[in-house]
Amino acid sequence: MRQKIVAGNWKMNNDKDETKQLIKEIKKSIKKLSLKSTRVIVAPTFVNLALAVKRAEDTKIEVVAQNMHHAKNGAYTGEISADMLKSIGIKTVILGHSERRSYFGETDAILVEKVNAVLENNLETIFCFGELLEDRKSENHFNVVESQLKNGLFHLESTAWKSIVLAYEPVWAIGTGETASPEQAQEMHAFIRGIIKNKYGKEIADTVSILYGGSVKPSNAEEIFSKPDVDGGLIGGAALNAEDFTAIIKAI
Ligand code: G2H
Repeated sequence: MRQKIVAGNWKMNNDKDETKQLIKEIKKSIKKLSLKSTRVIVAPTFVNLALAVKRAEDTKIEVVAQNMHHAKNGAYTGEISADMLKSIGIKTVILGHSERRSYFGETDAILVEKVNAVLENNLETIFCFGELLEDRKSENHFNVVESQLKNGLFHLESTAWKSIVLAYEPVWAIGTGETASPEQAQEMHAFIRGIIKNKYGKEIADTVSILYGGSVKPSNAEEIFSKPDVDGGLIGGAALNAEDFTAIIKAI
């Protein structure tokens, strides 16, 4: 059975007090939920990660990082290594978010290095990818998604896939209020599963969780999550409010 996941990507939001407060509120509001196998994830900023890990101890909330550098250590001003993340109890790292790709120049080649570093360190990754509006308009979206997947992940051995969660995030739907329709999400998720099946076989394709990201909110979460190949969501704006985030968790 595939894992269901609701992951809140806080991006560059929430200072120390806001981090404490939001974790506290999420803890309280998910306490009574029967989450069964659903994973609840939050990704605060680096400066508040250690604090968030402590505050989320002994709860269902998993705290993950939004990014990571691939080198072990050294002269990489402003960067964070796997060892540093592991030393504060982080087990999962988001990689390849479209904001990292577009604002910080993360190419497929850089992401290969990052994915490799994550796996060598026995961490898990939530690997993001998705097409631009112009790709969708020119009906090139399947090609773009296929090449991002192949370039970023298809060098891996089958065994690596137990540590990979995919997040399909069409860039035109990120923070814009526009969402892919549940049918568009399902169509792409099924396509993604198909490519993985061709390369790695049915078992891996059937087991990998594929999250949808892009303006998921309480009002659309249930319909998107009801699609058979959508295993949850990577949530930005709506993850900054405990009530909305909880409503999205309930929708799964
Ligand atoms: C997509 C998503 C979270 P939002 O970036 O990764 O953000 O839900 O605000 O569109």
